[in-house]
Amino acid sequence: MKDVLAVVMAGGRGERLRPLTEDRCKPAVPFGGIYRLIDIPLSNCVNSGIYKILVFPQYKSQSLVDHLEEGWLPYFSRPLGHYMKIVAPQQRMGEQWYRGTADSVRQNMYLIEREHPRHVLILSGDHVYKMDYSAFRKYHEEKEADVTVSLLEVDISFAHEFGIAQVDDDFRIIDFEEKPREPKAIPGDPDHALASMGIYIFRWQVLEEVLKGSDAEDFGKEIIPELIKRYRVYAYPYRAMNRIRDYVYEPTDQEGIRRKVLMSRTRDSAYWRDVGTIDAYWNANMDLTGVDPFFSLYGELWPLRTLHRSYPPAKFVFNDRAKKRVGAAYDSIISPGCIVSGGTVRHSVLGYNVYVHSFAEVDESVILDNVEIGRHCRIKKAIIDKDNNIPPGTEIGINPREDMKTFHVTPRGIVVVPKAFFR
Ligand code: ADQ
Repeated sequence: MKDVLAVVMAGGRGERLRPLTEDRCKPAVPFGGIYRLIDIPLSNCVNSGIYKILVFPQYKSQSLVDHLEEGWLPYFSRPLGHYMKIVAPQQRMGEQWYRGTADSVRQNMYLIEREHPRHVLILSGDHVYKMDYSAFRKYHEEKEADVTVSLLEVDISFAHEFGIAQVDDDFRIIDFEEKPREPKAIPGDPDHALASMGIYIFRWQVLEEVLKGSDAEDFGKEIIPELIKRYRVYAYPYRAMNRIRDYVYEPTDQEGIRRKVLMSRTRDSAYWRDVGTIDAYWNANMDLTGVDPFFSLYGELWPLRTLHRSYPPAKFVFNDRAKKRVGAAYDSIISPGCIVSGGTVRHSVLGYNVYVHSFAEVDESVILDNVEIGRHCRIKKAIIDKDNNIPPGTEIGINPREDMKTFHVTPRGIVVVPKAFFR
């Protein structure tokens, strides 16, 4: 994979993730307790053997830059020719900021030119998935494609949110429409459509030609629909082809022995989520919890990497004055520095340094770093951003209609408490 250069686009405003993107960009939004969203494509790159990466942030980028500098730069060895460059927007081609995804690549093309890679892999900084990009590249070469787009089947009712493709028998893309009002279904399967995951691999020569030869701003809206007329554009059937090999634990048998087995294709090989909205973000966090989660953070052969901060281990304190068993977490992800002291946490994801006091109950919630949940609080289906000190007895998410007066409440009833709202 030495001749593949990856570009991670991180320049969107992330409007639909507000208030979580109030002062950080989407790829810097915390995920799964200790991660940031950008850790996912970067881990996929490193696990696929790609060590030449350009990241293009634009808005509110400082928290992303800090995270990448402290957490990721150590993985890239200069003497071995590895690098990850965080490229600040610099208006090299005029007075405009990035006008879209393709424009962000065009404005930084000189950095790719210098490297002269064989292929350029284009990724988004806000997707949750485990993908072996080396298999993607192999397929792209076998098809002798100029561009290959990774696709998966989505329910037709959501298809208007994606780029939708039609393919021929050889999986060549013959039609592509970005976020169509009336999406075309897969022939013979009226309930599903083929959606673009916004992940592309281009022959560098072709990408260069296309970006230099037009002023198109967006890959999905303009470049891909235009290219299918002139170039070999192929579809990569993600769910059928992506194989993440890893160890998994089989459920304990009658003797209570847990068996570790090597699977040639783990369950999360078919998982992919765009976490562009608060509801999708909450859902993807919930997909990590439970006895047999949809997306596992515990891979050994496909590890998810991040900046590891040195907090003490999580601790659980039993409160013997309570009538029921409290001081516990069930089906939850609990990060270092957390103390669950006489409270109860269920189906939730807790970031660094969260304190859950006695008699408090936290259900189906995502709590980011440095949050104190006071005694007798009840928190349900909520996202609590960093640095909040929630006063004893507060109820959030128990009566979403009431919460609406103060907080953002999503269509599916998730209540979002912004950063440092409760001081
Ligand atoms: P969207 O999800 O709408 O569609 P978009 O908002 O364009 O994708 O964002 C893709 C990536 O580009 C993100 O990482 C974002 O940060 C970045 N980006 C967005 N605007 C940018 C700008 N002005 N400058 C620089 N970077 C920017 C895309 C495809 C669809 C596909 C979905 C799958 O267009 O075809 O179905 O992704 O999620």
